[in-house]
Formats: sequence, C-alpha cells, structure tokens
Amino acid sequence: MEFNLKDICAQFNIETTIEGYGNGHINDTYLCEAAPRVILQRININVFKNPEEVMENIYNVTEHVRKKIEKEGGDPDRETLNVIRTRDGKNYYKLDDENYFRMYKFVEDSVSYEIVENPIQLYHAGKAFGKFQNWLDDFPADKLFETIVDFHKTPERVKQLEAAISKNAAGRLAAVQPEISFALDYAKYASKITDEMEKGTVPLRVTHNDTKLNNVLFDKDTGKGVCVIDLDTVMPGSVLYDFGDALRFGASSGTEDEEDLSKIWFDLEKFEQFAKGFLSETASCLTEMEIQLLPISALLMTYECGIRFLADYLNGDTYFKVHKDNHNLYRARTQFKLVQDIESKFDEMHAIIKKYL
Ligand code: ADP
Ligand code: GN1
Ligand code: MG
Repeated sequence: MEFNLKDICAQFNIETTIEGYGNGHINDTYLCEAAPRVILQRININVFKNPEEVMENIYNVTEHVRKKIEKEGGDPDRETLNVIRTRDGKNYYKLDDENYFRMYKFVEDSVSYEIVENPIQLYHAGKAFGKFQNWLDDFPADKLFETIVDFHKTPERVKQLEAAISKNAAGRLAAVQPEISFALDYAKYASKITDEMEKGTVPLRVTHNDTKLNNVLFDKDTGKGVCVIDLDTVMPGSVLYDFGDALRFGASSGTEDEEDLSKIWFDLEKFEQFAKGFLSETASCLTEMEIQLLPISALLMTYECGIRFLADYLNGDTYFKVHKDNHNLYRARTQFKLVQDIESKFDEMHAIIKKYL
C-alpha cells in the first residue's frame, strides 16, 4: 500500500517536513524537521517478522537504560533512544500488515561516521558500546524476545549460505566460485564461539548484536560517544558478538563496499583504540575464555557478515539494501579480505589486549 509520510507523522502528533536520512542497511529512516526534530522509521518487516516484539524489547531496554543514566546524573534525552508514542499511546503505528512505523527523539548535536577518520573515534565507540553492555548487565534476559533467531550463530549462517548455493536463486553462482571456496574453507572457524557458549565458558549476556560504527552517535563538539542506537537486535548473545562486530566495520582501513581491495586491511591502531575503550568498561566482568576469544571474535563476526552478504547476493539481494550492481558481492569481498588479514595478526591482537586488562 502507498503511504503518505505526513499522514504517518500526524499519527504521532507531528506536523513536519520530511527527508530520507542515514545509511542503515535495514530500515527506512527519515528526519522530520519538527521542533524538536524527530526520526521516523519504517521497520523492515522482511527482516523483523514481528515488529510488535521488536518495539516491546526497545521500549523495555531504553527504560532500563534511562534509569541507569538518571542515577549517573546523565541526560537521558540524549544518551538513550527515546520512543515517541502515537496519539493512541502505542510504541509504533501500524498502517497495514506491510507498514509499521516508529518515532524517536532526534539526538541533537551528534554525528555518526561511515568510516573512522581518527582512531580516537574508535576509543569513544568502544567506551560507548562497553558502557551499554554494562547498563544491560542486570537486564532480565527472559523479558526479551529473540527478534532474529540464531542471529550470530555462525554455523547456522554457514548452513544458510549452503542453502543459497544449492538454490542459486539469482543464477549468480558460476560468477562467484572463488568467494564460495573461500567461504567454505574458513567455515573451519565457524563454531569457535558457539562451542564455548554451549560449554558455558562463554556466558549468555544481553548484548546489542549490531555494533557497527554508525550505530553510535558521537557528540559533535567533544567527540565522545553520546548514544547507542539501532536497538532492533538487542537480545541474549555473547559479548564477543559486540566486540567482534564493532571491529569488523570500525577497524577496517576502508568502507564496507570498497571495490579496490588493495585499500582494505585490518588496522591494528584502530583495533587497539576500540579494545582500550571497550575494555575500560568491561574488562572486570569478562571470563577467561571471553578474553581469550576476543581476537578471533573479530575474525568470526567479519566472516559471518561476509557469508551473509554472499548468501544475499546469491539469493538476489533480498535482505540488505543495495545501491549499485553487485553491491553485496563487493561487500562480501571486503569482509573476506579482512578475515585473511585478521588471521595473520592474532599474535599482535593478543598482545594489545593484554595491555588493557
Ligand atoms: P538501520 O537499522 O537501517 O541501520 P538505524 O536505526 O541505524 O537504521 O538508523 C539509520 C541512521 O539514522 C543511523 O546510522 C543514524 O545516522 C541515524 N539515526 C537513527 N536514529 C537517530 C536518532 N534518534 N538521532 C539521530 N540520528 C539517528
Ligand atoms: C545491518 O542495520 P545496520 O545497517 O546497522 C545488519 C547487521 C550487519 C550490517 C552490515 C538487523 O546493520 O547485522 O552486520 O548491516 N543488521 C541486521 O553492514 O541484519
Ligand atoms: Mg543501523
């Protein structure tokens, strides 16, 4: 069904002008020039099959975080997302089965980055995600819906890739043989985290699960992390998912879709800054096994994202938004280049981590 964004805004009592905003791969995001400004999002229901549950999670998580911020004397209007209710008092507006919308306060005087301009930004990102992890430490996990099942279970992602290979839905298989053989070779690492979770040496915690650099907003003047956003995937998971996924994106020398692979490597200075910030908030709570797996978590989360991009390419680009031909293939290639580079840098990564424990 067609919809009119002004009518949707009116459901939240907002009269405004609207423009597309941000670079997320999943939801449709709009900035509404109301006073004060707000963010409107159309939730991607192809990805999130149950938007009611997503919104209940987000509401409960942000209320929990709000109390922590208040206790610390911070500003909960800036340091957490604030869900704006509809005129019927709901957390989201359902236009029809295809179209669900939500609204947040716009976090003013903040910026987000698609690539690190200065490694210190990663220190601040690490601190922000580490703090977020701390705030959720006592959040009752049984209150959370699993918004995407097996989201970071890498062995399940390998199975999804294998299914995409068998199906070859978009007829692209023949063109990506080198990428497929790389992906299948490196499946040897896939269960390194999940095996330890099964044994209990890596505990289940409430985690963010999508710690991409552009999911943290930074203060435009101080450069410090202000607000962790994109809370759709806050679910029980491993701290290793948050650590590794952040580095996948943040410690790359280039953008996620760089076509020239000679520009892509894993930058240890960026790794160090993120580890320093993240561990300054979390080191005291981590188990021995979590600490031991920190370096490999970067490889695994990068590998996993690479095979998700590759599977989506084979499926005909049905999950991630694409903006050019072969977009998901370029993305998969950068991830695989990073995986190889990370694999050659484990010793240095362990030495860096030791410094911040
Ligand atoms: P997606 O799930 O598609 O990644 P996000 O929730 O991450 O969607 O939003 C996309 C982008 O919009 C973010 O990277 C950020 O730049 C911007 N954004 C989202 N929410 C806010 C907010 N409350 N205040 C300011 N900017 C925001
Ligand atoms: C998506 O929503 P966004 O752009 O922050 C994806 C992540 C991937 C990322 C790759 C719900 O994140 O898992 O790592 O793209 N989010 C979801 O850039 O699938
Ligand atoms: Mg996002």
